[in-house]
Amino acid sequence: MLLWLAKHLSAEITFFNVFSYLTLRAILAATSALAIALLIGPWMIARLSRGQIGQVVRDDGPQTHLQKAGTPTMGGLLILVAITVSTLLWADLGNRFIWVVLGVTVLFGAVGFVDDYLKLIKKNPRGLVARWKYFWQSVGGLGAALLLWYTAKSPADTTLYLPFFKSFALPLGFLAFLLLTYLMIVGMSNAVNLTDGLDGLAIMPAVMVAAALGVFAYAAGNAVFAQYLGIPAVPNAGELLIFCAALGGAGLGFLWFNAYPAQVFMGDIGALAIGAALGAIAVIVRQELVVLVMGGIFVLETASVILQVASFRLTGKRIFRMAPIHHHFELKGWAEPKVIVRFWIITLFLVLAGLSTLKLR
Ligand code: 57M
Repeated sequence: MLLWLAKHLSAEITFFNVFSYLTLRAILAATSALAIALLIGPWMIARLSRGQIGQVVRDDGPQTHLQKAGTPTMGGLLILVAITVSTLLWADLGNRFIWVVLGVTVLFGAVGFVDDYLKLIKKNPRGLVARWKYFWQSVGGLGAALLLWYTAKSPADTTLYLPFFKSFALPLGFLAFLLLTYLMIVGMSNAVNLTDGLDGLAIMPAVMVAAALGVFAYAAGNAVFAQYLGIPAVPNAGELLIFCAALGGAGLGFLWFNAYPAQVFMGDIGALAIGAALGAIAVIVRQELVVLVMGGIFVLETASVILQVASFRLTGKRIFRMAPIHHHFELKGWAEPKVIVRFWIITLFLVLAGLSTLKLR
């Protein structure tokens, strides 16, 4: 919105040309998202508390979690407002990728909202019936896949690339592209949701992965950088740097309140939306495999649940004391902040490993 205004004003006052620079707009998007989250955070937390939108904590989990009962949840709304307002302010609204990613974020946020609403306000412990939850997630995942397929401008937009293998490029057919996009968006959404079980455990890795995806988007959107770095060039993908910056700023603003001991949880409204957004961006910048490395913690948490359930069904025995794996470490006696910070440290190095694929090809 402000880019449009700046373009008009720059005809009269050349200073406004500075707003055409992606990097400046990204810094402004991150800063404004952070400011929005910090400013409305206390008000929103007070509203959620007053509305008694407090977490119901299961008593079969780690006992340390019982004292968290009643912590206001649905704080993801704060993240969604900060991301959306900031992106609308600083991004080029003529860019189709911005709308696809914003659309996916809002739709998955809406699915999470209904789930949270039924659980917390309607006091229905099952929340949104799983069938409907997956139906609407599928609508979002497949809708985004179809949009990206039919608006693709070059073969690179729908080709699978592998990190470290410069010459590997597998053009995907319609069904393969649809399936991969669906799995990335819906899978990442659920993976972030499973990870969101300790204070700050999901949001900080999400911020780090978003920051790295912003770098990939910036490079992919610039033909010269893309060629130099050996990554697929995706014209116009650079604008996603603005969304990634807004997610980073909003996420850090939320972490201000979600840091241990948390004053607020994000709820499904935040977790499902953030995961889906990361999956959609990875697909657009053609870095599906790299995002699975950078978001290794989300993958590990999901894998721990799959292995635990499979092992219990097949052998009657558990592999972990409790899945997702963060509960396993808690039950081993690690203090909550130790699990959280160690998972952050692992993510930082995984993100650096992902970024290293930029030139090592
Ligand atoms: C949501 N929700 C948190 C909060 C957050 C299949 C199975 C593995 C599913 C899994 C599950 O239900 N996962 C999805 C996990 C909950 O947090 C809320 O949920 C939102 C995210 N969707 O924003 O609103 C609790 O997590 C804690 N929390 C924090 N800080 C935060 O910043 O401490 C959350 C955010 C909160 C709070 O305690 O109440 C959750 O864990 O419920 N199920 C499980 O995770 C359960 N695992 C399990 O049953 N394992 C089995 C099998 C099925 C694999 C096994 O190992 O044998 C555990 N969850 C809990 N208790 N709470 C089991 C015991």
